[in-house]
Amino acid sequence: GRRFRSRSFSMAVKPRLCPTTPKELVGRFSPELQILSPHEIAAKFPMMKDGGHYTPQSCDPIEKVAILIPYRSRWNNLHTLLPVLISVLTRQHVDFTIYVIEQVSGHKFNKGLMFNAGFIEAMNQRNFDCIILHDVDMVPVDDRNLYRCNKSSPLHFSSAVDKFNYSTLYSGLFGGVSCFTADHFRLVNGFSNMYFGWGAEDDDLRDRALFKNLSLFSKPSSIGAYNMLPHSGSHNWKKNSDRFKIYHKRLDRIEIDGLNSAKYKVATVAFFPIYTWLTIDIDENE
Ligand code: NGS
Repeated sequence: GRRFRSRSFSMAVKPRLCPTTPKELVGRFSPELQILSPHEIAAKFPMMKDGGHYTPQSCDPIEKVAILIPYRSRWNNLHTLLPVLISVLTRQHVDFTIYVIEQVSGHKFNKGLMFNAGFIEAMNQRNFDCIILHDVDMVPVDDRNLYRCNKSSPLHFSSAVDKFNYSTLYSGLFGGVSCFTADHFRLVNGFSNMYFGWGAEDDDLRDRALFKNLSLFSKPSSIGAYNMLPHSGSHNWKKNSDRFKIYHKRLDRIEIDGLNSAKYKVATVAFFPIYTWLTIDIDENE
């Protein structure tokens, strides 16, 4: 009798939805900025599996979140960010998968194209609801900054960066860390693929959203707090001197330059415990 009762009970009760303000949150914290190996990170978070996927066990997640991190020769930044980011995400009860999107060819880094490639490949694997666009050097330092989407508009997460005295560099800045619902990212046709080198691809994305009548919100600077990691080693991340010229014509290209015209080849896909690692080939002639 007892056995039957407990069984039917557990089948009847659905776990409740994950809380919007989990009690595990600590608020502002000082992260340990240390470089761990992928193996050490995996050992720290044994509940992660299958290409950097985690789902909360104690509650029903509200949405499926893909964290997209474009990458090129920033090993130390990535492996300093991830232990902190994964702790935050698990405390927040987020259902997430981490994608590292590495550009392995081409002279200059094209972050917009890497985000587009990451989005397309991630959506081929799972029907994500929410996409976080995450720079590799941005370490969150306040876990009240929830890694969740707002159905009505894209959000800028990194409104208070230590490098800029925990303020926003300029009003309208949308780079660093931000999120879009998958639907909104498709609506704006993703990023422009035309920015090779540093700068302006994020300003272009913001203007696509405004052009499509999306309102944009920024996290309050009291919680949108990040530490920007120093760049180490060589990086092919030179300022793009053509960026203002390309930016000038940004609104003419929304429908023809973006997700629907992204040219790349997935060279390899590797499923590690802490991330899905994509290597991406693009045309060399830029
Ligand atoms: C602006 C760039 C943005 C960039 C922002 C912050 O000037 O792409 O600085 O950069 N816009 C143009 O170049 C038109 S940061 O200092 O955080 O690396 O995101």
